[in-house]
Amino acid sequence: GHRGGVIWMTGLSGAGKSTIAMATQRLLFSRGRHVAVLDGDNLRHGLNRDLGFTDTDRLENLRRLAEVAKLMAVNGSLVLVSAISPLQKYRDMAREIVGEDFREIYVSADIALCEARDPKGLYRKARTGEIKNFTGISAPYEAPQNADLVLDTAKPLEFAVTTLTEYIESIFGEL
Ligand code: GGZ
Repeated sequence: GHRGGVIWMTGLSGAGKSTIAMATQRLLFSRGRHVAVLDGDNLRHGLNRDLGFTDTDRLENLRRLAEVAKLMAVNGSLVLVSAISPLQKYRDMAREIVGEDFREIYVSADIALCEARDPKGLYRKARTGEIKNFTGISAPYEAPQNADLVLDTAKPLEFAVTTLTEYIESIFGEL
């Protein structure tokens, strides 16, 4: 049968978390496996619209994401969470909330590469100070030291999608 679980993707803004999550979702859909995606940036327009980017607000943002992901997982869903979740304490909290079916995935990308891509112009605004507390520029990002899986985004997108899909198959059962 299909087990639920939470695949928690952490990484810098512009690292490719959401793109990898969406492409993996499409691939798993095509194989008949339902996957839900919870995207930090998306949820900030609804459930988490009252929250900003201070430590306290990020903690609350990620607590809510983890609680929602857990509810979905105990109901049998496989959930891909895409959120910067910049500090290890946030990710440890999420693991604590979800329990044993939690995996931490590091979407590894060079900050210089993310800043060069700057798909939404946020890094530029962070440099000028128009955006405060921007992860990687004026707020910290702690890379996971013990991630369950590392996806290196210096390689083409398909590598990350294939690696993540195989990883999900190996831990959550045949699709
Ligand atoms: C980080 C920010 C900020 C600041 C706006 N710092 O790459 P994006 O644009 O599309 O997604 C980012 C999103 C981060 O939301 P998360 O819920 O993933 O963050 S956290 O896990 O830290 O709670 C980014 C945008 O919001 N954004 N201002 N100051 N990212």
